[in-house]
This record gives sequence, C-alpha cells and structure tokens, in this order.
Amino acid sequence: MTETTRTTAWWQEPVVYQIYPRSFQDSNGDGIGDLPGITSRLPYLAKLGVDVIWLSPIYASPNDDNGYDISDYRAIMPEFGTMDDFDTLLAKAHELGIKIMMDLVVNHTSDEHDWFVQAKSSRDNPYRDYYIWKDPVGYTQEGQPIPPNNWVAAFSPSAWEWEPETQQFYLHLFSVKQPDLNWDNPTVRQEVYDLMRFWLDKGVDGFRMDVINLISKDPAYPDDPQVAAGGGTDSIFFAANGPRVHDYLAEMNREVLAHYPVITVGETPGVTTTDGLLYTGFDRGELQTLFQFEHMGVDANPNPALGKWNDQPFDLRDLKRILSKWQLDLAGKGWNANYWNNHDQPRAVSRFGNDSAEYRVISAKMLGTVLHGLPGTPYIYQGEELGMTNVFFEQLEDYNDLEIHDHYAKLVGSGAVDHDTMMRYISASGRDNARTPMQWSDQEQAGFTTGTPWLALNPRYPEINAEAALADPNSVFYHYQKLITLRHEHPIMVEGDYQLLDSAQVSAEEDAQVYAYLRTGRGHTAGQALLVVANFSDQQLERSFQEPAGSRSLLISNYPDDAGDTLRPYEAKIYLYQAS
Ligand code: TEU
Ligand code: CA
Repeated sequence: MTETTRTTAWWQEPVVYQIYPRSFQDSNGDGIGDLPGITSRLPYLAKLGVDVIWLSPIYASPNDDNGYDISDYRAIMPEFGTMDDFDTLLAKAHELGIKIMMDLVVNHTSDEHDWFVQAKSSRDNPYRDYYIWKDPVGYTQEGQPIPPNNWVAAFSPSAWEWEPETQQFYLHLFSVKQPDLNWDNPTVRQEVYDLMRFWLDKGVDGFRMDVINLISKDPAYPDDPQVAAGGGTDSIFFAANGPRVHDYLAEMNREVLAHYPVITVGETPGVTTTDGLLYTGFDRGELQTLFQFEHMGVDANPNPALGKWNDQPFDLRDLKRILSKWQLDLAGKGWNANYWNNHDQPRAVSRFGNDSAEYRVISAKMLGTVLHGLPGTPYIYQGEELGMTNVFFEQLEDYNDLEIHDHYAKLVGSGAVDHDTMMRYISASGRDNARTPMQWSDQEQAGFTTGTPWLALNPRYPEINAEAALADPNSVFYHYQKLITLRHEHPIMVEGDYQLLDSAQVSAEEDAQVYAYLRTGRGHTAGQALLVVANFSDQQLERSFQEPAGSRSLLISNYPDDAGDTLRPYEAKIYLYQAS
C-alpha cells in the first residue's frame, strides 16, 4: 500500500511505549535504573513490536520529583549514565527501527538550575525575569508576607514561595523546588526552542511535553474558587489553558517542530474537547496529540476536597461516555493519545480490570484490546504488557513519591481523612504503584538490580515477570504483541471511524458491564469494519450486536474459542468484516 492511499499521516500510526528510566533496568548494581540498562532491554521491546519509546526525563536533576525538576537540559543525570550512553541507546534503538521521544519539562525548572540560582540572587540579575516574581499583597499582623493569591501547588501547600533575600514570592505550581518559567519573556521561549533543537539535532524523534498547557498564566492571577470553597488538593486545573498558550505553541511549532519529522504529544491536565481541538486540530499547527485527564478522573473521590484520592471502583458507563466524547469530538479534526496508565497513575489492571490471581491475565488482555482498538495513538506504560499490579506498602515512609507525602500532609494533617483510610487511598491511587521496579524474572530483586532497589519491588514478582510471560504463549505480553501487529497489518485499526454500540439487550449508555464499539473503514479501507466487544465484569453475559455487512473473521480474542453472543468474564474480542 502506498502512503498516498492512506487517510492518516505517518505519525498517527506508531505504538508508543513509556519507560520510567529509574525503574526499568539497573546495569551497575546501585539500585537505580539507567541508560545502559535500557539499551540492554531493547531486544525485549523490539520483540514486543513497539515503534517508539517515550523516555521519562533523563536530564541532570536533584530528583525532588524524580527528574521532572531539571537542573541542566543538556546533561544526562549521572545516576543514569553519560551522554555516550545516551548516544548508544539512540543509535541501537534506531538500528532496531525504534524511535525515541524525550520528555520536555519546560513549564518549570529545578531551583538548582543555573537560571534560577542567578534569578534569585538579585532583583536586577539578567535571569530574574526568567521566572515569575511577585510582591506580597500585604503582611499579616505577625509580619508574614501574604502571597498574591490562594493557589495551592500540586506538591506543597502554597504555589508561592517567599524568597527572603530579594523579598518577593516566586510561583511554583508543583514543588518549591520546581519554579515556573516565565513564558511571557521571549528570551525564555528562545532558550526552550534552543534546547529542543539541541536534542532534535542529535536525532531524537519527538517530545512528550510535560504540563505544556500550564505555560501561560492569567496575568490577573485570580483566586482559585475551588480552594476558596475549601476544596481541591491543588490549583493545576484552574491555572491551565492560560490566555497565550496557543500563541506560544504555534510559535514553538513554527520555530522548531515544523523543521523536523517529529512526534509530539502534550500532557494537558484540565482540558475539555474544545480545548483539545485547539491544541491538536489538524489545521492548528500546534501539537499532534494530547493526553487528556478526564478518564483519569473517573474514579476520583466524590468529595472534591479529597481530589483523586479514593479506593472505590469506577463506573464503566462514565468511562465509555468520556472516551466516546473524546473520540467523537476530535473525529476527523484532531487525534487522541490513548492511555490506561503512566508513571503518575495506578496500574491499569488493578484500576480498570481485576488483579486477582484468577482474572489478572484475562482482564489485562481485555484492557489492551479496548485501548488498541480505539482511534488514536496507543501508549503502553512499562509493565502494562505483563499485567503488573498495584502495590500496598505498610508504612508511609516506604513510599518515595513527593505527591504521596504532600497530599498525606494536606489531607491527614487537616483531619479530612484518617491515617488508615489514606493508606488505602495511596495503595489505590498513588503514583508509586507505577514506579516499583520492572519485574524481569522471579530471581532476586526480579532481575531489576543486583543491589538494593531505590523503591521496593511489588511482592508479586515471582508470579508476574517478563521471563515467565515470554515462556507462556498465553501471556499478556503475547496478546499485546498481537495487538501491535494487528495495528501494523490492518490500516483500519488506525483509520476507521468510531461509534459506540448498543447491544440488543441493553443500550450502551446503560450497560455497566460491556463496552462495544464499531470502527468503520474509509478511503481505501471502505468496505471494512471492526467490531470490538469487551466484558468489563466477572459475570457471564449475553450480548448481541447488529453486525456490519461482509464476511466476518475473528482478529483477536482473550479466550481460546468464540462463544458467540455469550461473553465470559472479562472476555474481549475484535472481529473484522470485509464486504465483498
Ligand atoms: O504531571 C502533571 C500533573 O498534572 C500531575 O499533577 C499529575 O497529574 C499528578 O501527579 C497525578 O496525581 C507531570 C508529570 O507527569 C509528573 O510526573 C510531574 O510530577 C509533574 O508534571 C511536574 O513536572
Ligand atoms: Ca544504575
């Protein structure tokens, strides 16, 4: 098939695999994953069949937020290796036909970045205006400076930190060690474009852009109404999508992205589909795709004061409504990035499937089938292809993530939640679920390290590991491998239009157990259709669907046989229809 017969572009086709380098593979026994470790596992990723790797940050960082606080954008974190190690990784990946996307974290830097060290040294330092400084709006009776507004940072109580030396506050939407850059300063923007060119000229293939929709702030700095009403664990959503964000992204595109064959995805908390079209619209010249957060909020606490912290199951009807809205609202105009989990989210199988010994494998395959069947770019987070699960640690101290510690202090400290409840919430919703080391084998430390891992392993590694998965033709791994192959072999997987399906028994809107949708071919795949059916429950159910015209074949299933309208627990299948 020639490129011109396709109705989608090359960048819409790949499957992306996210690596969290700290937890992927240690090569030197210090307990920390590193670049040579990743290079040694490239054959594993080639076997899985992924097209692109997204590397979470590998730059110099004091690791307040594990690399999302960068102190030098052009240097490799010494714990991860050297620039030579990076060049080797890039070259070996390219030899295997795998592209590398870098994490671009430019809403903020580390407070140890030289720009910030300079900026805070005096009010007239040339770097001062690289960051956002504000005078106090007054002083308390005790003489404490009062910050410009009530914004709550993601990882500390206030988004404003007082800098006594120069007597001003600086803004940090995340931790105090992550000061926000001032994108309204054109020099800052040029600095960012420069460092992007540095990596692109090295040959990297794209960027995942961290919280890129936070870069423009409302100059009025209005109070966050949710905080004022006593709710919310941070002001991230409120600060998002500021007045000049689209100008800046269009400029970035003109100055940098348009000159390279790149893949881009923006991480964009707090976006509606209307915003989504502004960021990813094919005619907009901004980003190719985005990570929206709406479906990540599907199991948020009904009490808004508790934010995401919860341990109650989601409702499939909400999930279908959200995913369908994103599919339909962007259809033909923009492109989704689809994900069940990442380094900030709990494990997919524990959250949306069933991680019991009985149903873990089958439900992990079901989730993969649903995600890879959707239009958009599928993202796989390391270990998802093994069906890795959430973890429960006994002690708060066993968790590393600064968000867990900050939100514990906010919620238990204020009396909103008690200790035991919060520990349950952390095990269900905390970011460290994703960050326990990759489980390679049933050997000591799961083959991740010969030393002591920086974060404890999930105790289920003797049962759940890559070696066992590779030896078992019925593993989650081979199911994912097959899903990726299907995408490569059947253009309709990429191009087909999406439609949520009712069954004869119950409408899609009311069905809390089954998710079914149709993909309809267009252009050169006209005459083809895909039917994707997934049972999200442990019940056996009957569902029949109006089938498209043509001869039917079963492309993939997580059961060895097809029981027709009978759906067994967590059964998922994709049929291909071909009109003659
Ligand atoms: O996350 C952005 C973000 O919105 C986070 O608040 C995230 O949603 C939250 O952790 C989920 O509870 C990005 C990175 O992915 C994250 O790892 C960083 O900590 C954060 O930005 C700051 O760079
Ligand atoms: Ca190491």
